[in-house]
Amino acid sequence: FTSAASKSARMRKLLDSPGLSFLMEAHNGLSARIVQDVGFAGIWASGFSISTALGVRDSNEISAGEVLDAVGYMADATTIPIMVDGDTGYGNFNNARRFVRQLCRLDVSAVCIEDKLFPKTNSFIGDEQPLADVDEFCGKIAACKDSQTDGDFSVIARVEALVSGRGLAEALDRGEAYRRAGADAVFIHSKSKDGKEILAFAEEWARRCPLVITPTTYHAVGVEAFERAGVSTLIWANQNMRASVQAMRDVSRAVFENNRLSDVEPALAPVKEIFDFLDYAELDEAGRRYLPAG
Ligand code: SPV
Ligand code: MG
Repeated sequence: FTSAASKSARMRKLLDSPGLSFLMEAHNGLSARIVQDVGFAGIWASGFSISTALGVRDSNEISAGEVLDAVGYMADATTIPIMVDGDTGYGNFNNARRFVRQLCRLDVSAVCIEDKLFPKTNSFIGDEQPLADVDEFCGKIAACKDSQTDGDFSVIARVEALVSGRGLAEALDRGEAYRRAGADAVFIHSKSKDGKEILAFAEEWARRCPLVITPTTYHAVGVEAFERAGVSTLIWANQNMRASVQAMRDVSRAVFENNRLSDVEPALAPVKEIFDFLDYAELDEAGRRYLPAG
């Protein structure tokens, strides 16, 4: 079916609309479909989650091509827009802009590029991580914007200055430079527990362009505070992947220890429900239409 607005136009609207919008993490076709099915308007294709689901570290151990494979399954399984975690762009401006062209081909709606160095590592590891040179990063953002083949595709510049202990002033300077370089939104990241530095940033930022956050560590702060401070889009960044780790470990352990299924079965999605969820009935119907009768 066709939807009135393209996926990328809908993602742009989520970013630009005055109220707070939410993106939920997914890392493969199944999780993306679940996120859509429960009602989210958009998906965060998390680098941490995609890597973890493949059994490797969030340290650029998987290639850009492998990220594109994962995102391709997610895009095929859904009709809602996807924002891809593009890490640092897998190299310099040239690698980043090629990644953007490939995302546009997959009908993916947005990419987030962070101002760290390749190979990056997860923001919650260690105290301080080296940051990209501001001018070099601005060139990378501009190259991404100049290379998108879908006019409504969004490039989000992620500021790691707070995570790296550089303080609010440098975070604001970097955000402003990236906005001027053409970023459609700025993602300010933080590993604080109380979210105060995020609220301070948002108030100083004063909606210069859409602001994106992910309250993984400061999850105790209610979302209303972020909306009041002018945040545009909130990403729930890794909860589906972490839920699956816990659920798979619990089930595997119980089956291993007890050699029976009766105690785990109530916690499992019924097989029939999975057939319904992925619309196996459609395949039967298509078979009647396309296979020779008899
Ligand atoms: C991710 O989900 O991969 C992110 C967000 O980049 S974080 O892990 O919080 O850095
Ligand atoms: Mg990431």
